[in-house]
Amino acid sequence: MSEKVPLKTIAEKWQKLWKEKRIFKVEEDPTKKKFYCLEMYPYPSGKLHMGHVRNYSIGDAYARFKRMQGFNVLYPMGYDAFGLPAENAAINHKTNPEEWTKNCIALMREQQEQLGFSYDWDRIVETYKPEYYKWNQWIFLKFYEKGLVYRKKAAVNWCPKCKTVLANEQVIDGKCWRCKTKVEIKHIEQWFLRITKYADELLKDLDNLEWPERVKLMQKNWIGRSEGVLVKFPIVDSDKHIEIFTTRPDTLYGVTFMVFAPEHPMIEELVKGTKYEKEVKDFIRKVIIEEKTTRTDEEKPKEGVFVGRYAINPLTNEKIPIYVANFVLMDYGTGAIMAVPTHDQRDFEFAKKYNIKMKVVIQPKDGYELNVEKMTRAYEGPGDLVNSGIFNGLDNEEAKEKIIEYLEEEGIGKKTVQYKLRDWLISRQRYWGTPIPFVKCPEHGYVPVPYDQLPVLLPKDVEFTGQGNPIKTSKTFLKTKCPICGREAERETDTMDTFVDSSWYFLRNCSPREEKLPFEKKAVQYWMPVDQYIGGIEHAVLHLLYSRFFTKALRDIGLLNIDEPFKRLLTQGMVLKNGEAMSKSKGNIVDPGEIIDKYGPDTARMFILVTASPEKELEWSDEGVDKVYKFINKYYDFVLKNRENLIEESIDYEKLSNKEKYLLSLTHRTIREVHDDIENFKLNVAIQKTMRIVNEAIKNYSVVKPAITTEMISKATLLFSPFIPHVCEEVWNLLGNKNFVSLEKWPVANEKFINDKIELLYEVIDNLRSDLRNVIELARKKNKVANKATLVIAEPWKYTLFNKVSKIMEKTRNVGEITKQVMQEEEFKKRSKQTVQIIQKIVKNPQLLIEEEITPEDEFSVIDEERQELEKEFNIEIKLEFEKNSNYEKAKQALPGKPAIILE
Ligand code: ANZ
Repeated sequence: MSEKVPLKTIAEKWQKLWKEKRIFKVEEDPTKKKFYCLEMYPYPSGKLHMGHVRNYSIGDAYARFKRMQGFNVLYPMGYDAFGLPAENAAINHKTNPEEWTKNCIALMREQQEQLGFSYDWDRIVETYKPEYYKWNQWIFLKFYEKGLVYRKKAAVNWCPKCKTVLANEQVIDGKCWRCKTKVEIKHIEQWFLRITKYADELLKDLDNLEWPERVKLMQKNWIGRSEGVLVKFPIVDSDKHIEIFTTRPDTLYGVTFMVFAPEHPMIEELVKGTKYEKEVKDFIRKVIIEEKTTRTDEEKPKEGVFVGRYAINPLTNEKIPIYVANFVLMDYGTGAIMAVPTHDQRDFEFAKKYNIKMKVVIQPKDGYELNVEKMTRAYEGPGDLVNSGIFNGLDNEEAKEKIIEYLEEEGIGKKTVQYKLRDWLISRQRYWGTPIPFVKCPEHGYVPVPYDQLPVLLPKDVEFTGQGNPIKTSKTFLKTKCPICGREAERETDTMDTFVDSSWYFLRNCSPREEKLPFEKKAVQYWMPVDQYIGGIEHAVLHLLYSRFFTKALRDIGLLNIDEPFKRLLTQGMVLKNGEAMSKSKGNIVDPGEIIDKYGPDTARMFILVTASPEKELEWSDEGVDKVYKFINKYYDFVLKNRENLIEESIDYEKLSNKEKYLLSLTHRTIREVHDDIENFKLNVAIQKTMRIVNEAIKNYSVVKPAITTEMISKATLLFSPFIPHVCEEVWNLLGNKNFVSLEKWPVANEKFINDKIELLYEVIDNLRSDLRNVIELARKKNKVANKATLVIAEPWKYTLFNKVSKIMEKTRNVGEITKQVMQEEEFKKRSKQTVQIIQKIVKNPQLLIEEEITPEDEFSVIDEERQELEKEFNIEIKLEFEKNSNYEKAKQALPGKPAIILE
């Protein structure tokens, strides 16, 4: 191909070749170091959006980088294909969820291929396929054997009209998404996974992960470990008691009421047949459908009702009223609390609102005294106990210990650790998921399906009416035999939460076609853990926590020998347009398909990677895309036009001009830096630095030897290839290479070419250029036309002075002190006036200092070499002289690295 072709065509050409030669296929190879790079699987809901493109562009760049570094890179893709949208589509449009899903996968995959991601497509995993979900069932049964599976009643959203359980996202403003009927809460038996068994380990092992601190903190808070005590409060006129969890036993004497969560099972019994029954039940109905996560928010108004009953404070024997309120949750502690309004803000607000009495039991140590009448908010700080019987006077931390001891002795309390983490409710009363492999026998109850009968296939003869669970409409699914007694039994119709699918797919990827086990032990031993995982922050808690749990549980079953699945995690930022996240509802979506068609995939990838660092938000910009497009074209055009001259030759360093040495140094410094930039995910910086090499190569093409340009372009192509692989393949080929650039070795900087001094001298040129521009501009403003510029290079003693001051300034910036030290030398003493002036200048503007030791001759020779170019650029004659030979008065102003400029 020698005619210019559109970037998109170039991309297609190379994609085809990659595919034909299967260059991204991997196998375990014990002789090579492995690297496992993984992006969170997409949910196949249709076409790709920019968030996907960003996710995969980051991952692909990294995978390609590691591959070029010689790692054996596992970089797989797959689809997290079960879930609600397919089922909703089935209900709404009478489609088949499987067809719908297959369609979506095909669309996505096509676009992923168009973007040129270097996945090993032979390893594709699609979670809706029986050969995958069979292993969900297998693992579920193993977990069951290990005691990690159990059934328990739990609240679900229930639509009475559709007679169906609704997911939270199907409840909109408390109503059913389909029929708008008010949603009710129903308690039904559900399947749970005992993730809480691993709470401590899940918390502790966070320390070993190279994850963003923010994500670790979110997991920590989600697990929410609290040390406290369970205390029993007897109920008046009853033989029952309320058990509460508190972290503040030191406030026990200040308890003035108790509060139940609305879901608490004991309330019904307490109010039954009393005049409070109706009000309490109405209140509960109202609160129960509120979003749980916001119920305990500080801003949320505290609301509740008295249930008509009292409890006894076991330490004071006082009678205290019992309430039910919105700010207490059923799924933490025991679902009931002792309220201490003086020392807990939520309790305080509640007590104020409902006029409940208060009692101070902790006084701050620093003088001021709390007074119940005057308090405007709770005092939650430390202090000494008051009104607390035998514990009065104790520091409250000390009192906690003593009171717990006392409670335990008396048998009314027990020290405990509570977690916010709940067991994982995994059953769903819907179709498009993995059937839970159990049967219900009238005689034996729930019986696991024998392993050799897996998979329990999803039935196909189902109807999607929107009513109930579609599986129940199957004529073939329900009836079966009990594996124990062989008598008629019914299959479980619940399916698994789709988070189960994504909790171990990264293991399946290691041996995706394994038939005897969910994954081959040997393969997993080689590939796991995932070295780099990349995905959205929205998965910071659940998906990552569940995957960690699965890994630990599978380890304990003996299938794995690692503790954690994802060593390093990158959470990518959002893609915005006009400052807002791209979304259908905002109408600010940019379709990746259109961008690929118009500009080619490399443009899309590079724009996304160069515009922001991966973790940061990325603002879409059409001009930005255009700029990137122009740049890639410029790079490609240049090589296309000049390829006959771009021939690799050995470089005789001694024969190079300063400019050539400079360009070589810049190139190899960039090679050195880009390596670390990519390693640290500063992909935008890596790309910018490489762009500079290309720009300099093109700009200086006519003034340097072709071998230098070739070296620059060829190294830049290697550095660029993780980001814009297609055009790089093309360029690599135009440069006469036979191999795929994707499989080339990552370049290593030739340290001999890195020349700090030369680069510094070219900084001097850059500064000189802008100084020249300024003075010429100034002259023009005064209506003077300059024909000649004389540049005066400073005298040698000034260079010595600069070095000296530079050293002193590492310790002090005091002009007096610097001067004193400098003046010890005769050389400066005899020029004391000028010396002091220079020192003052430097202290005011330390950037003047030069990091390298250069001589006036160095400076002269570089400027001299650039003279012609500068003359052309400014259309002015340029003369160069040394200060000691100069007749100009202004020559005195010359400083090292900053020649004096005299215009005539
Ligand atoms: C009395 C008390 C007095 C409390 C005081 C706090 C301050 P963490 O640290 O998050 O574990 N609590 C217990 N169960 C609850 C539930 N199901 N819903 C809402 N709140 C609940 O918090 C533990 C504290 O949260 C417990 O200690 C309890 O209030 C409350 F000055 O008991 B405390």
